Amino acid sequence: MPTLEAKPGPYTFNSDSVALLVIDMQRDFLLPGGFGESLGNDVSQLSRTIEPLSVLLAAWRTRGLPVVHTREGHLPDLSDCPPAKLSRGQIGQEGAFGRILIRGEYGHDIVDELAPLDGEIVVDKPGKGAFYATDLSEILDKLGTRSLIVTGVTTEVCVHTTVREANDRGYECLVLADCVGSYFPEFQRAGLDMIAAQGGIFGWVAESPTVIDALQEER
Ligand code: C5J
Repeated sequence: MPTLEAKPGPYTFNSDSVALLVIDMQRDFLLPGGFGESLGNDVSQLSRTIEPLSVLLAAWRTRGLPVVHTREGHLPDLSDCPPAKLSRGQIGQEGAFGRILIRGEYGHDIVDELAPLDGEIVVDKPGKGAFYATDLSEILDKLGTRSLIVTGVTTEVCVHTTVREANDRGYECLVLADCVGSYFPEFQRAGLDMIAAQGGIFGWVAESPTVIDALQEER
């Protein structure tokens, strides 16, 4: 069982019961000229995660371990978008990459560098948390997952909500600091600190090379 250095202490996982969760690495959030940038955000704070995440994904795939990608978005008729969310954003409006956060649009899909391979699981979620109104619990049960290596964007929104949901469901979550991103550096710092605070109240935090090393040492 690989063990790696993490905050607040060592993190151990079993290769038979671990999955990599890649949250919302979508063009609408990450690409220059897209929805995220149109809100005045600095998308480079998110795109810096693409490179380390690609390296991790390659190592993960080599081992044949399960990957679950998520995408935040809504049905074209917006029937799954609560009025409170609709009224405070641009969801469904025409953006640079199609209708914003609408399933099937170019901007809703995952960036090319991290495109899911055939057979990898993609969970479409209408909320911030990946467990809300999805079959993620059933998917993870079927895989026998107990430990989640968590990556993606944004740290303080969909990553945090998902980690909190997962922690409440008994999953042991390791969040990779270099593979999660926030538009706001102060939220990135605070978001990661919150996860590992109080003895790991929601989980553990480490950097992706520690996971890659742990996978290699196990071979
Ligand atoms: C946001 C997300 N930030 N994936 N979505 O609206 O974190």
